[in-house]
Amino acid sequence: MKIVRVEAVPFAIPYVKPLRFASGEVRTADHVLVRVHTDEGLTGTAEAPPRPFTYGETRESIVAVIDKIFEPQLLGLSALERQVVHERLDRTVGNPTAKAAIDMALWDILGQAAGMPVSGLLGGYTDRMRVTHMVGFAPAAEMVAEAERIRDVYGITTFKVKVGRRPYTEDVAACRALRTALGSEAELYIDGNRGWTAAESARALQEMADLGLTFAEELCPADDVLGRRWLVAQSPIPFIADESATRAAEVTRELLGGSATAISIKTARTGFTASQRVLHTCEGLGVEAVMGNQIDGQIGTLCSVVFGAAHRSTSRYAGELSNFLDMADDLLSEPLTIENGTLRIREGAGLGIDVDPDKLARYRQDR
Ligand code: MUC
Ligand code: MG
Repeated sequence: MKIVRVEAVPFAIPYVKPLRFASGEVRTADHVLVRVHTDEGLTGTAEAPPRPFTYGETRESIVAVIDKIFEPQLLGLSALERQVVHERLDRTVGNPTAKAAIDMALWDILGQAAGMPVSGLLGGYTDRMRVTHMVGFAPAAEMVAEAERIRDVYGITTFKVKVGRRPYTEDVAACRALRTALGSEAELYIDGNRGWTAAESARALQEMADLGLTFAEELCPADDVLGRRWLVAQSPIPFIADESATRAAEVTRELLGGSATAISIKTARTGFTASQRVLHTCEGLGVEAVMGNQIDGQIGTLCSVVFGAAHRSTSRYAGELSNFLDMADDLLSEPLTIENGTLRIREGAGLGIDVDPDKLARYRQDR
């Protein structure tokens, strides 16, 4: 099972409805399809979504680091030698989504070779997750209309509301409007993408104390070290670290430093191997984890649900698995479907990713 090729194919698919949040905006899925090929004819597949404002990666940088740095170091290794693979990838700092996609593609190969689903190899807890939908910036009435549509069409009742606008009062009003419209059965939490200061965050949390929010995520920058600790110490709800804790070491630092009390796990940046390290760190420290979304396409979303459903603690909460609904199209031959607010993993060996060659030909950007 020797690696004979690591292919990085840039593609672009527009969003019907762009997602806007405090640290940026996504209008097009400028992603990279990563395929690892072996000498036995198996191909593992995953997707790398560059988020320049979060990790500094671009579509071009992902293709370049895979073509020029990673592929030459991995050729000839067995897909079973994953510790060696990671040792070589980790010689290079950064580039999280490029590394994660290679890791997940290797797990896909292992699953196919064993004739078993990756979800079972990872933990096999369940075959589905409840879905959280992310509501981006818009006037409050539009945010409410979107949440109601998503609830009515897909049965989703958990919403992550993007906050972090300034002044914060606009966000507080939007959250209140959502709670009023959706009622007490909806689960709501907020994500500031570092948009507020610690003081604004504290005021906003006080003003929303009656809204029954489940979590608060990255309301202010973790680099505001003492301000963030001050905020987290008084937060009435668990405070999720997302972009401030993109590796197990950062997770440990943020948690032990008192700058977070819960963690967002994104397979787009930690793959399966390092996501397990993050999850086990959280479990060991007694901290909750939520499956986040890197504004993934359907391939990335399938990877997220495979990981989230495989583990008991990540399947407790709804996972952020619906951003792909806003894309004009995608690459899978058989599109993902969300029914009754739930997304299921695919049956069969590996990850169950089957790329439609016509769609790839239409959206790829390298020909
Ligand atoms: C999220 O949870 O923050 C937006 C920016 C990013 O890095 O991820 C998305 C969603
Ligand atoms: Mg976030």
